[in-house]
Order: sequence, then structure tokens, then C-alpha cells
Amino acid sequence: MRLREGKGVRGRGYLENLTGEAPVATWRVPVATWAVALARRAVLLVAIVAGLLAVAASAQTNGQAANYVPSAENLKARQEFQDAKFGMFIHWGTYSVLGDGEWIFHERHLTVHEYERLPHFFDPEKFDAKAWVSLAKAAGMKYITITSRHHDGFAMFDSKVSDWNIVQRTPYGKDPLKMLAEECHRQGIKLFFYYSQLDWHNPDYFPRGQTSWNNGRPDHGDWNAYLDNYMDGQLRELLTNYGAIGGIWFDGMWDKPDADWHLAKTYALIHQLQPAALIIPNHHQTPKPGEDVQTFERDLPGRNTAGFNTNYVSDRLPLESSNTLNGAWGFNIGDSNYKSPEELEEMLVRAAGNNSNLLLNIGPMPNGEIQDEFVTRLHAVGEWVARYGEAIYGTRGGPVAPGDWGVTTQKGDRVYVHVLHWNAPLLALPPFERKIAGAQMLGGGAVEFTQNGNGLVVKVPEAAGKEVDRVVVLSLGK
Ligand code: FHN
Repeated sequence: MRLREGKGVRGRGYLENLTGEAPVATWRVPVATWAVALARRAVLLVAIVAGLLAVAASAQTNGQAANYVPSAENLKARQEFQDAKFGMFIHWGTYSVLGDGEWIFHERHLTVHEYERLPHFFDPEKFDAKAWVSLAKAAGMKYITITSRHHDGFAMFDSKVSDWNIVQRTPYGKDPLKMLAEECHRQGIKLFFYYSQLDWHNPDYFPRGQTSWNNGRPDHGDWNAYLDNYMDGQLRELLTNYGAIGGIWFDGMWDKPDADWHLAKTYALIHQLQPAALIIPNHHQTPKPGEDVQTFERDLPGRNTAGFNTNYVSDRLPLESSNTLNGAWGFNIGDSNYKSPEELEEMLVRAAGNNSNLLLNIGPMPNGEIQDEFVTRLHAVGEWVARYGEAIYGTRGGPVAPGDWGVTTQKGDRVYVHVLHWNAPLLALPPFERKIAGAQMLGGGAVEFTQNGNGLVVKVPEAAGKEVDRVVVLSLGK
């Protein structure tokens, strides 16, 4: 914190904090007598000492995060995460009732009072945790990331921190995340909780951020209480009441990019409660200390077609790219813009070739069912992945830079050349450091190739029908 002496309105002087927080002390001017002048100096001194202490304390907590050394469990979890490659993203909340996405509170500029009517209609009597987890598995997905609460702040779990939650405010009255967590444990699939740091409902989310509108909340609130009691309190619940979880997927920090989010404290809490839990922040910025995965929204790592992603790509952390099966995150009754199974398969292959996971979103309906259009496409992808999974799961981005033609992935001594868009019979690739000992199609069939100092030329068989990905497996020699 840096301090500057200033003069305010109505004859009040103040100490201005140049780091943008509230003034730390105020006093009256003009100042005439030596006693008052002395008092001013004393106040100034106290404020400076307090400031220095605050700086030291903050340096200490930031230092903690800066010196974050992931535990052995955490490093193992990162590897498993990278190996998993394909996850199911689920946006589901009371907003689903209106069938118009998860931003409806904001888009219709509803008041808190109006929005609070919604939970009364949320009764997902057809919710079946077993069916959801089985669907993810049938699609070849290895983890699930579900909204434990979105920007409306409504907890989709049993929270004691506030009654703004599914158990207390809906006729359903049960905790679907508990059922989901139990089912995930039963079926051996990891569960991550999406948690929105942005909150359109809680008055303590103040000062409000870029997405604010006048929704009836008072123009004051306790930001520290929001972070330290409310948010950390709920995170503590999520990390203690649901068994081992995969991690926390944060979203919404972009609403107040310059605020102090007490990240070091929150991240330390998470890693202390579950060292293996991964922190995945969707803040669209360069990764910060304490974070375990870098995620990109609607973009491959390093691309920024969405307009809000960073071009920086970590070479240290696992990478993830999230996208939607149609155009929406939360259930949108009018969105029939479904991606075909072939498009989804290509998306997965391109993610893997960019050394990244794909987190593919569906928005279940308010009754708890997942619409058929999602189910059939996910089954189709699952069938494809059952045949081609060897070239996806457990791989890392391969030695050849991705291009329009396709990508490469690698696992040990095997390089998988994924030919996605290439119509000529010969595909020329740059030189490989190691000798290629053999080449064959995944699924069988020898492949002719020549290798010399200029590169590698592979003879690619013609695509059969709608075949998305012709995978040539190269065995690396000594
Ligand atoms: O505003 C959200 C949006 O509703 C959705 O949750 C996506 C998922 O990545 N993230 C936010 C925008 O960055």
C-alpha cells in the first residue's frame, strides 16, 4: 500500500491509498495550532506504520502463494488430469427453469426480489445422478465439472453459510451435488466444482463489478466478509462434505479485475483441505501463484478468437479448453445449434494435439433430464473415442506444430499423426529428431513412409466416408 496526503471535500483532509483501496484515515483542515499539526503527524505516522504492516502482511501471504510448492498428491493429480483429456462440463441452476441460459438474471435486469421467485419453480424430480455419470462415461469423459453456484450466487448444494441454496429454497429440498459426488465415487470418475466468485445476489459483493446493474441491493457491503466468510465458508463445505474432489473451477474474477480477491488465502485453504484438489481459474489471465491448471474458454490454448483469452500459454501447468455442445452453457430451449459428432471429435483431437484437455459443456433441463440431442451426440463421440482413445488418453502434444491439416500427439515412443483435413495422398512433416522405426494406421494396416534430413513423408490412405481423423502411428526408434 502507498499513501499520499490529500485534501477532500468540505474541508476534510485524507490519506489516500495509491493502490486504490479506501482512504485509511481522515482529519479536519485547516490546521492552525502546533498541537493539531503534531496530531496530524502522529496520525500520519500511525497510518504509515499500519500501511507498512499491511504491505508486509500482504507480501507474506502473496509470498506464500508465490512460493507455492505443489504437494506430491497435487503433482500426481495434475498428471492424472492431463491423462484424462476429456471432461463433461455441466451448467445447471435455477436459471435453467427459464430456458434462456445462465445469465438471465443479468440479461433481463431482474431485481433480487424478482429473481428470488425462481427457486420456487425448481423441482428437478427427474434428476438421476447415475444416468448423468453413466452418460459422461459412455462419452469417454473422465471427469465432470459442475456449477456448484453460478453468478446468481445460488448454491446448488446444502450450504450452511446462507439459505440461498437448493435445499432451503426449492421444493426439491435435496442436495444433487451430494448424490453426484457419491455416484462419481462409485463409478470412479473425478468431480470438480465450478464456483463463481462473481455474485449478483449477495449484498456484500461490494463494490460491485463490471456486470452490475441496479437490482435492488444496498450501495454498501462488506467485501472482506464476502470473501473470507461467505466464499471461503462455502468452499470449505465443498471441500469437506463431498469426499475427495478433483478441484475447484473458479469463474468470475474478470468482473473485478483490479480487486483484491484474497487469492493467497483462498488457495491456501483449498490446498490445505485437499492437497490434491486442483485450482482451475477461468480468469483469462496469465496463471497466478497457487493455481494448478490453465484453462481457456471457447478457445484452444494461445488462441483468442473469443476475445477475452490470453495468448500466454503455460509450459508448466496442465492446459484445458472449455466449449459448448450447442451455443449455450446453461439450458437454452431455443438453441438448436448442436455441433455434430464429427465436429466434437475434431475438437477433442485438436485439444489433445495442443497439449490440452477438452471440457465439453451441456446444460441439463430444469426437470433434471439431459435432452436427447446431447445424449445421442455424446454416445456417438463415445463410440468414436472407444476406437481412437489410444491416440488421445494419456498423450501429450506431439512433436509437430498443429496445423489446418491436423495435429500430433505422443505417448512414450509412439507419435500419433492425426490427419484431419488433408486430401493429397502424401503428407510431408518436418524432420524428426529420432528415426522412425515403423508406421501403421491405428486399427491396422501398414503405412509407407520415407524419412531423411528434410523431413518425413507419409502416405495417407483416403478417408473412408465421414472419417474425421485418420491416425497414423509412428514408432520411434533409437
Ligand atoms: O460468464 C460465464 C459463463 O456463464 C460460463 O460459465 C462460462 C464458462 O466458461 N464462463 C463465464 C464467462 O467467462
